[in-house]
Amino acid sequence: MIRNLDAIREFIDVSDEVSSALDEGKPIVALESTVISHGLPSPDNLLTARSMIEAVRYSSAVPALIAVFNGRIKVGVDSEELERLNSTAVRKLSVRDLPCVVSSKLDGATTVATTSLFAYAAGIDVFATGGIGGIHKGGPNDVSADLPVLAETPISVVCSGAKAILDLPATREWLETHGVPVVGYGCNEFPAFYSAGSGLDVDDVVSVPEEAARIAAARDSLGLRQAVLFAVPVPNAEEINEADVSGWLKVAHRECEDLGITGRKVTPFLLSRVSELSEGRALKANIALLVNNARVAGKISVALKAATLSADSV
Ligand code: PSU
Ligand code: MN
Repeated sequence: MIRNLDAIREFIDVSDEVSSALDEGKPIVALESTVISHGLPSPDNLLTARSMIEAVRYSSAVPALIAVFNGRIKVGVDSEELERLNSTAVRKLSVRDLPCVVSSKLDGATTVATTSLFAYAAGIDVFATGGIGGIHKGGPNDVSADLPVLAETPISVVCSGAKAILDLPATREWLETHGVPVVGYGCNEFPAFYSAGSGLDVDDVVSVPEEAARIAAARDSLGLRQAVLFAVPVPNAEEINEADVSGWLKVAHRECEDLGITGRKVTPFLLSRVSELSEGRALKANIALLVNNARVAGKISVALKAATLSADSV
């Protein structure tokens, strides 16, 4: 992927709060907007976004929600702009959509791929989300652009693994092949989004933010280009067992195929069907893990800034 960060920066507007935080070297956590426009139903989407913003602040970091308005990238979406994201008419914006959305001056909700790219270009090194995109089930032809971007963007992504709708073993293998470390944060298995465990391994286990920060800092010292994934399991009280999830997923996948749904519509369709079939349990788990991940990301970003400061002073 050929990329000129200076060129992308020309299209970024940073809010006053995030801009001062960058100047002052404060910890900042990027948040994505696709989960708001396409991943959660209204009004839970806006409530969750606000809870994630609060959770980042509670961890003493500055939140930087990212989205695109009128073809301009906004880092640090304010509360009025947030309301604008409360619509599935806002285009889901992955890397391939960027030239179209910018040239037509459209609004766009950023995925893990575009949020990571814009956060990194803006100088933010930690990003919290629910689950990354990956390789879809039923063959290798639907692979999220999240994966190649993570392989080339040196930030820390806090997530609950990849979404359960995906082929988790294939996604896990892809990350390994492309050199993306997967670190369990308080767990020794790659989480399966709604469930804490998937039976798949992680590359290392950490239990406190300082250990996580050391790994991210070592990646930077080594000059490696890959993201580090910090995998945090869904909070205990909201966890759903794998058998339940796989039953709902079978139904959702069959419907997706029968209805001929393809491309960027696949992920939102599967997520919303699983939510309906679970009678709200999946939605509750999704919200709980998003807010928890925002909180953990805040703590990691604080530890990362402290580590950088002490390294500078040596
Ligand atoms: N995880 C969620 N809800 C979501 C997504 C992830 O809990 O809505 C979004 C993320 O923005 C992710 C995107 O980057 O789905 C992946 O979509 P695709 O498979 O089309 O690349
Ligand atoms: Mn896809």
